Formats: sequence, C-alpha cells, structure tokens
Amino acid sequence: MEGRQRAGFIGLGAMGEPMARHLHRAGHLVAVWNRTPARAVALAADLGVVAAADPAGLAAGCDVVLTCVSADDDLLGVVDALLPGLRPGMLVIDTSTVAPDTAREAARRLAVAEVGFLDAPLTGGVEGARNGTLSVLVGGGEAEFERARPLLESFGRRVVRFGPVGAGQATKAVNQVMVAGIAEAVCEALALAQRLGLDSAAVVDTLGNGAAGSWFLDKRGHSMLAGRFDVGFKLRLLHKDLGILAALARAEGIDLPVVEAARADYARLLALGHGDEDISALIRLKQENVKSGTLPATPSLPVTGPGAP
Ligand code: NA7
Repeated sequence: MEGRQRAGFIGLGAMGEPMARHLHRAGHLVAVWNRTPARAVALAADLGVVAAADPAGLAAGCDVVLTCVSADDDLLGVVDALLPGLRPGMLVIDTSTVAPDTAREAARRLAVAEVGFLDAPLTGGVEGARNGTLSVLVGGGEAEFERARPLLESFGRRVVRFGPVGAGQATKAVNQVMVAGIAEAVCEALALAQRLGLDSAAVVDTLGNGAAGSWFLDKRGHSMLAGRFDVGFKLRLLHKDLGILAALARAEGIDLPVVEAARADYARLLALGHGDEDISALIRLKQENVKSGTLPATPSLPVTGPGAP
C-alpha cells in the first residue's frame, strides 16, 4: 500500500535526525546514510534499520529517498552519489533549503534516470522536527506529491504543494525574508529593553502577548536574554539562505533591503566565529551597537561642545 513505501534518509543533522525518527514511527524508514558515519550507525542501531555504506547502497533498498543536507553543492553531490543505485520510478524528496534553480537542476539530473523529484523545504525549526509539526513547502508534480504525502505527513502538520519543482524553495525564500526581518526587529528591541534598564523577561512575556508577539520572541526571547544560543537554527544556515535571496533579488531586478541588512549582520557574526549559534545570537551585535553609541547612554544625556544648542 502507498503508505508503506520503503524510505531511506540522507543527512542526519539537527533537522534530519528527528525527521528520520518520525518516518520510522510511521513504518516507512528502512535505511539511513550520513556523511559522518557515526551518526548513521548510532541511529540505525537505535531504530533497527540499515546503516547504508553509501548513498547508492541506500537507494538500492528503497522506493523513496529523502535528503536533508546543508547547502546547494551538498545536495547536488548527494544526487550524483545516489544515481548509480536509483531505479526508474523511484522518487527523491529534498527537504534542505537550496536555491530554486538548484532544485530544478537536481530534478533534471534525476529525470535522466527516470526518477522523480520534489523540493520540500521546511519551516518550524528543530522543535517542529522533533514534535512532527513542521510545515512542508512542496514543489513538483501532483502525482509525485500525492505519493510523497504519507511520508511528509509523518513529520509535517501542514504539507502544501505550491507548484512545479522549485516552487517549494521559492516559498521558503519568501519565508526566510520574514524570519530574518523578525529576528532583526526582536533582537534590536530586546537589546534596547536591556539598555533602558527594563525587566526584559517581563517585556518578553508581556509584549509577546500583544501585536509584537511572534514565534521567535516566544521561543527565543528568554534564551537570548540569558546569553544562550545553543538551541535552534544555526546562523550560518540563515546566512546561506540570505545569499539565495540576494541571488533571487539580482535575477528579479529588485532590492530586498531587509535581506541585505540581515545578511551583513550574519556575515559579521560568522567572521566573529558564531556560525554554529542560533540566529538569536544576532542580539550580540545589537547589544554592541548600543555600547558603541548608536543610542545615547541615557535619554537625557547633556550635549556639549561646538554646535551644541
Ligand atoms: P545540520 O545540523 O548542520 O546538518 C547538516 C547535515 O547535512 C548533516 O547530516 C551533514 O553531515 C550533512 N551534509 C552536509 N554537507 C554534506 C555533503 N557535502 N554531503 C553529504 N552530507 C552533507 O543542519 P540542519 O539539519 O539544521 O539543516 C539542514 C538543512 O535544512 C539546511 O539546508 C537548512 O537550511 C534547512 P555531517 O553529519 O556533517 O557529516
């Protein structure tokens, strides 16, 4: 039956590992592969599935292969490594965030082997992956989508097809503009609350209940105020997504100023060695900005010297 397709999972990182567990719970998972083998060996032992020796070996025992790797070149490398093990009629579903053009290129390479492809990037973060409450943004053919639906619903609460291959990634790009902009606003606001000497924990709880409420403020407000950036979404990955958006803006001949500002901030944090921290580590820069005098030390700071009124 359709719901019992044999699935293999490639890329057992922060998102992939919990998603593979959901596929297993739903009865689909038969094999896993990860570039760093220890992760695959540990999960396979835990779940009683096969730890494949390589992507082609994994493909040989599956009907559907799901991937969740870091970036564009990683995905295309995995697709190439899968090809020797794929059979006509199989389906590859990529849940990584890559450029729409990369999704279309992966689909082209797989079509040569008569293998279907869906781009299926995710929103909902590591918590969403653990809880099986992700939104899955799908691009690809309707028949492939219906075939994939039971697998995607094992970890996705909302599974929506937006159009042909690439449309899922285009939708994810739209999402990342909002993710980046909300992070800019929340981190800037909480650094200001600290600067003004407010009870910033009470600010999070109280303002989070009103028009300024957001997933990011709710889930990351308290941890960023405590200086904890170990949970969640690595900022190097958002920086990568903002690069995808910058390329989209160039291709469309438009400006995305929110994206440009956020991209510059995350480039700075990467250069400072914070790439593996959660995106809420952006508050570090907002706190520094305050210290370096972007805002006056107190609202009533006396102004002296030439030109003073
Ligand atoms: P993580 O936790 O950094 O995990 C990335 C995974 O991708 C991890 O399993 C990596 O293997 C794997 N990876 C990275 N590069 C490659 C290459 N070249 N070949 C094979 N496997 C690779 O990221 P997340 O799980 O948070 O995010 C994954 C995607 O979802 C990303 O596109 C996000 O933007 C959204 P490793 O264990 O390091 O050997």
